Amino acid sequence: MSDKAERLVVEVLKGRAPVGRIPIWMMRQAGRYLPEYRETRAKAGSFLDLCYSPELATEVTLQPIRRYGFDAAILFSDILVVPQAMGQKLWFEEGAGPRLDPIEDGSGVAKLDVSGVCDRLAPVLETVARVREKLPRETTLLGFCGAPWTVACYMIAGKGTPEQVPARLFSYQRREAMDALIEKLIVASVDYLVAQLKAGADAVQIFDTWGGMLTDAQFERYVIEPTRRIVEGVRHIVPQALVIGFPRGAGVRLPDYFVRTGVDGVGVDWMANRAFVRDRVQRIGAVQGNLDPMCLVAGGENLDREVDDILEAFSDGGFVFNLGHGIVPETPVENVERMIARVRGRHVV
Ligand code: 1CP
Repeated sequence: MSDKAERLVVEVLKGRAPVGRIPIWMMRQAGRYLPEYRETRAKAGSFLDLCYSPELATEVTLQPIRRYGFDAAILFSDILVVPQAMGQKLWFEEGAGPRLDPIEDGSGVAKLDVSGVCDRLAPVLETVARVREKLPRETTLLGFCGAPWTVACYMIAGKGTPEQVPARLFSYQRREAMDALIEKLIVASVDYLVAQLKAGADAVQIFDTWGGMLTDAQFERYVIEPTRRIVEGVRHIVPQALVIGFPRGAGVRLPDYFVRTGVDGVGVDWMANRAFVRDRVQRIGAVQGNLDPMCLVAGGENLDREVDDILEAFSDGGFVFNLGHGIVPETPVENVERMIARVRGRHVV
């Protein structure tokens, strides 16, 4: 048996399904819903101090694995460390979220430096290596980055916004500057993902949380093409690299995204039509998702029913159980236990 033969998430991404049982992990699985996370976070001081401390970031990455035995660990960091490594000012306001010094025009883009990204992110890469060393042999380790469009949304607005109005406006008013920004993010993302894979990640996930905000033509230009180029660039250096794409809100664009970007699996949000995903998406490759994080907050029989429906829809093909987006801090830990028990109780032949 090869070293990675029993890592179930890897097997599913390689198209070897069914693999005995449905693997499971959760987006944002290390986070404020866990008391042990809140404790380590308090010790670290700020959120960014936690991201840049290999010792503490390793600890919080491993916490959900120890507690629940998830099939995958995801590196503890944030998508916004990349713009910071390119020279943009970043800070987190307690209770409010990320803040950046907004990019206003082409001169703001021109100042960004992609050449030293991996040097500046050395502590995060050190975390990847340390986690791999401490992780059970059968647990998949996932690295990640934000997709260019989603990272650009925060770089332009300087904060989270519900409909990405600043970035959408920028894309029309300053098309060349937008293209230049996306280009820089492609280059930085390839370097960063390659470095994570070399440090010990089994696969990487590209988070495109705001991809669903775009017109068809923009989805093509800012989501599909940049993601395709990242996948191609990473595989040029690491030919067997496994990649999961998560274009949240892609809806009917998912098959096109899947085929044309060349990713091995796609994350599916909770809004997706299950029959469509099963018939049109899962035949292309692995699917991951799609439990509504609010259903996990509510728990009870609704949760059981949703878990069953999701397994019913997807367990005949390549599938990784997950949420349709990140777990929220209000989620009771008992509900997470209930969900895992229900998924694990289901065996696949
Ligand atoms: O106080 C805290 O502890 C900060 C909360 C927090 C956490 C736990 C933030 C701030 N980021 C993270 C970790 C994180 N972020 C991970 C770690 C691995 C995991 O457990 O999944 C990952 C993969 C991310 C990715 C991320 N950050 C995304 C893409 C995925 C998604 O959730 O949509 C985005 C959009 C961000 C930006 C960000 N960072 C943090 C917040 C609160 C936000 C969203 C801001 C907003 O849009 O308002």
